[in-house]
This record gives sequence, structure tokens and C-alpha cells, in this order.
Amino acid sequence: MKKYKEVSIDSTTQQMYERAREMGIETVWERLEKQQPQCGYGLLGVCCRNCMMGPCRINPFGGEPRRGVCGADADTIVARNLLRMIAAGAAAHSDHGRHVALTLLIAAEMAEKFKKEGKPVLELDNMASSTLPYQVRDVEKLKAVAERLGIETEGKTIRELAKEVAEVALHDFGKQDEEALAFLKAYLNPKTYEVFEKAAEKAGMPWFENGILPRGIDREIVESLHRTHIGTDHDPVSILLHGLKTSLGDAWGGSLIATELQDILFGTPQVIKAEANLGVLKEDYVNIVVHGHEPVLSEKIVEAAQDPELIELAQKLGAKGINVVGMCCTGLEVLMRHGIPIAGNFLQQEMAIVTGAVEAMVVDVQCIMPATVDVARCFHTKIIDTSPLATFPGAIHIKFDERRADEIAKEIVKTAVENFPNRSKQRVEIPKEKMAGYVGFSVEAILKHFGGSLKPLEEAIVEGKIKGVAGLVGCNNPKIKQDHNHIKIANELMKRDVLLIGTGCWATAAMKYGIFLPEYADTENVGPGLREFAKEWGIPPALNMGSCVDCTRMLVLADLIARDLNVPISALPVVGSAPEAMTEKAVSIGTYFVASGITTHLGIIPPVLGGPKVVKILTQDLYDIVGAAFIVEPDPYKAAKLMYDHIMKKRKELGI
Ligand code: SF4
Ligand code: MSK
Repeated sequence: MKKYKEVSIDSTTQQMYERAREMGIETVWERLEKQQPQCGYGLLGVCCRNCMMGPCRINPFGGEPRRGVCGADADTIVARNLLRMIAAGAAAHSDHGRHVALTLLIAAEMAEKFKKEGKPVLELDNMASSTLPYQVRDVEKLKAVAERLGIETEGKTIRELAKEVAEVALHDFGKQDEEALAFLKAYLNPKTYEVFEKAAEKAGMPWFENGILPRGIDREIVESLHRTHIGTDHDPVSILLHGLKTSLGDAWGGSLIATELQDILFGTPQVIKAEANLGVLKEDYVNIVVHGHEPVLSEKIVEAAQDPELIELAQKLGAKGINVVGMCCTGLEVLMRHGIPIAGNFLQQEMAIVTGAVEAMVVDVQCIMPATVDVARCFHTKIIDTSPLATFPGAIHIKFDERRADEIAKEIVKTAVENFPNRSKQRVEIPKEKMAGYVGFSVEAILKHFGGSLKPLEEAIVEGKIKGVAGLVGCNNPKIKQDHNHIKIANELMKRDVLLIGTGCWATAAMKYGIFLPEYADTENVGPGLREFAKEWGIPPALNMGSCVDCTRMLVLADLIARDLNVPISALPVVGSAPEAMTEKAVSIGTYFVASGITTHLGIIPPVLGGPKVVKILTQDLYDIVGAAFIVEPDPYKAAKLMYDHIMKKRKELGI
């Protein structure tokens, strides 16, 4: 068993981990320990289960067997496995995006139907009617997205525009022509577009029509499965090129659609102060943790928790009120838009339950451990699963339907409230620590803050006050002490005057340690140039840009800078990092960062080391193909140095 200080640098996690051990509750760290030693073939990526002649394993030391039963060698197997990881990650993000597009469409169609039924026309045309489960909260953004997509906006109602935008988005999922995605074409600067177009030719594979430009979001994911079927694609170069293409379908397709359409439906984030860490749970309140990824659900839970009848019920049952807090990315969505506090990142999901103070953990999709149900059994906590595509044995199933969103959200909140009397007061222990921070740095909020353009930021970069920008993303992974690498890399980069932007569990980690407070710029962890810039503009030295799908906000920001400088994204002094990566989605994000021209560091070694050609392509050859590549370095200090060196190299190339 691990000592509490070994599992996390977060004192709240340490406290709850100790508590779980005292209570004999198994957590992620014990389960990881029971898995030791983990399979060496799996870690190197040289195990294949793609057909029933296998499973096959390649001897990583050069002896026999050198090939699988079909003849596939280590590089083919490693590349295929990696492509399947990218495809799964892209599928998760993109299915999320599809869900949001369908929600926008459903809302627009309901408005049309209600209008025909004689309900107030103006409200419905503006999609502002409270009879609709989902409204258009950001009309300006809807118009801006429509204009980018080339949709005529003059003389159209909001309802008509919403419908058209949703239809263009949905078309990008299933279209069958060879053209690049409509969203990609609408958002990407021509110089980067050209890089995508020519990438395959540069890699010696001119038969890739239109290079690595994704044609259909679903199509690239399906093709990934096809290519990796036994007896299909065996060249690591073509397999990985398709990996880039699939990930770009995620970046400039599925994830981008998720972010942009969520902003339309729920509002574009603006700068707001909020709090993070387990200390946001309240002893006297009904605590509801929303966990997962899709704000289509969590937005409605936040609304339902404000229902006077439900608050009254909570009070009748002895609570002071209802406290909704977030976990993982759905938490970040409501944090960014409403300042709803976030209780923690990936490795704190079990810890939140161990407080004994959670009435319900309401889950949707992705990054939710099935073990939450087992931990919840030790307390009164109810796990409520809500997505038709994610069912947890032992949980309560209240499946969500957008058409009846309000009714279902109220049912979920009521279930939580009615569980309050089952809480055992003696078994409650909520860690005290929480930290404030400023969040809500959407691209629009950043532009607004800088007076309508990115010039101040660009000038600071050119002057050298800021050396460059690093996009930090991704998960926790119990193989690394929770948050340790997130914070070390962040500090090492900020010390070198690198401005940070970030999302996902990295962003929650950063917030927990005060990095999103403007006064953090006064600490020794921030260099003089970045300090001066942050103080001049009244911003923290690191900006929270949202959830995992909001990594696209970082791409859009990089793209705007690239446009202003008339260069492809790959020319910018910009780097990415996923210090504690865990999910297949993180693999897709890392790949699309690189494919888009942003050299990206991974702090966890992905299962590729068994394929020397694959390693060379990923860490070297991609520089010639897309102008960026992967840096793999588990040591956070060395990693930060390598990332900084890359930024300085790019500065030199730009002549600044
Ligand atoms: Fe083995 Fe080839 Fe089948 Fe993979 S595809 S399991 S390497 S025979
Ligand atoms: S929640 S993908 S653990 S960042 Fe998006 Fe966190 Fe990684 Fe899930």
C-alpha cells in the first residue's frame, strides 16, 4: 500500500486516501498496485488482438517471434494499436460534438413545432422561450459561427440560423465527398490548410487525396478501424498519416463543433471567479457532484438545483440548500460558464465520495470509473447514470432525453435531495482546502480583455516579454503522483516567461494551487516578463480555457495568431503538453496538436516503444511532414526545458 504522500501532492486527496485506507475502501491506487507488474508487451505496444489467429506478441529484444501469425512486424502492430487509440479518442470527443449538434437541432425543431401550435412566436423565433428545454443563449456567437460557415444571416430568425448551423455540423459527421470538413475550412488559416494538404506527399504517399485533410468525422474513424483490420494497412507511415487525419477530424470537426455549439446553447464563457477542490463540498447542504463531460446534462442539473420547490424540499429534510459541484470536464463546463465550483480532477472522483457528504454523483460519459459505484456502496451516495450509452452496474439509471430535459433534471435532483436524510453525520469528513481562481478564458473573453485583438499578446511575444505560449492539457494518471507533473511543468515554464493556457484536469490542478489568481504572478514561479505582462493586463499567468473538447479554443487562438503573422501554426513559438495523460482522448488531442503544427510533450510514455520506426516517425519525421512532433519525457524538469528550447528555436526561426 502506498503512503498518502506518494499518491498525490493535493492535501485533500491525501486526507481522503488515508480515510479510505482506514475504512478498508479500495481505491484506484490499490487497484493499480494489484495490476503490477503490468504487461511488458502491452506497455511497448507489441501485442496484437486484431484477429483470432492471435493474440500475437513480438519479442521486444530482437529475438523470435519477430512477426505475428499473419506476418505483421512490431512497427505495423504498434502503429495499428496507436491508430485505434486515436480513433477511440476522436470518437469520444466527436460523439459528444454530435450530441450537442443534435441538441441544437432538436431545440430549433421544437421551437418550430411550438410556433405552429400557436405558442408565442417571437420568443420561439428568437429561441428564447422558457418552454424550450434548450435555448440560444449566445445569439452573437450563433451569428458569428454561421458567418464563418458561409451561411447567409440576413433576414433569418435565430431559430432558422440555429437549425442551419446544426445541419452543417451534422453534415460534417457523415458526408461522403472528398472535400475537407466545412468547420475546418471555416476556421483554419490558409497556410496551415496548405500544410495539411501537402503532408502525405511530403511523407512519400501522394495517393492520400488532399493529404491529411479530414473528409468526414465519422468516416475517418471508421477508416481507422478498416485500415487496422487484419490484412489491410501495414506501413507505419500510412497508418500514422491516417492517425493524423482522424485526429484532425476530432480537432477541427467533432471537438470544435462541441465547443462552438455549446457556447451557442449555454453561453460563451466570460471571465469569472470561482473555487476548486474538495473543500467546495458543504457539510449542511445536499451535495450533488456532476461528473463526466457533457454540459447538455450538467447545465440542466444546475438549473434544476435552483428550483424553489426542490430547495424547499431540501430544507424540509434538514439541509440548508442544494450545492452542485463539478468533477472532471462537465465540471469545467459549468465552472467556465456559471462559476459553479469544481470539486476535483480525475483522481478525486472516489475521494469526493469518501467524504461521506455526497448525496448523488450524477454521471454522463467518459472518465467515470465504474469503481465509483463500489465506493458509493460504503456510504449513502447514489451514483445516477444518465447517458443511454453509459450504464454502470449497481447505479440508478435515470436516462436523459433532451426533449424532456427539465423534467428529468428535476427528477435527478429530487432523488439526490431525498437521499439527504440517509447521510450519516458521524461519517462525514470534508477536507477544508479549496482555492479561488479566475476562469472563463474563451477566445472571445481573451479578445475582449485585450481590447478586441490579440495585438498586445503578439507584441509581448515579439518583444520577448513573453517567450511563447504553452497549452497544457490532460488527465491525472495514478502512475504519477497526482498533479505533481502538472504543477512542476507549469511552474518551470512560467519561470521562463512562457504564458500558459490550459484545459481539462490540468486546468483543475492549476486552479487548486492558486495558479489562476493574478497574484500568482508575484510568486517566484513566474518570470519577470510574464509577471509584467500579467500585471499590466490584470490576468493570471495561466488562463483556464475549459474542458477537454475546449482544447479547440487553444487551436483557434493559435490560428488567430498565425493569421496575424501570416504563417502556419507550426511557425509559432507555441508548445503543448499532456503531463499526466491517461485517456485515448488525450492521445487524440496530442496527435491533433502535433498535426496542427504544435510540438507536444507527453509525460506518460505511450505504448509505442516496441516499434522503433513508429518512434522515429512520431518524434522526428513529423517535423518534416507537419512541422511539429512529439517530445516524450517523464521527468517534468527535463520536459519543461525541452519545451522551452523548442519555443526558443521557433523564435529564432521567426527572427524574433
Ligand atoms: Fe496476430 Fe496478425 Fe491477427 Fe494481429 S492481425 S492477431 S498480428 S495474426
Ligand atoms: S476529464 S480526458 S481525465 S483531462 Fe476530460 Fe480529465 Fe483527461 Fe478525462
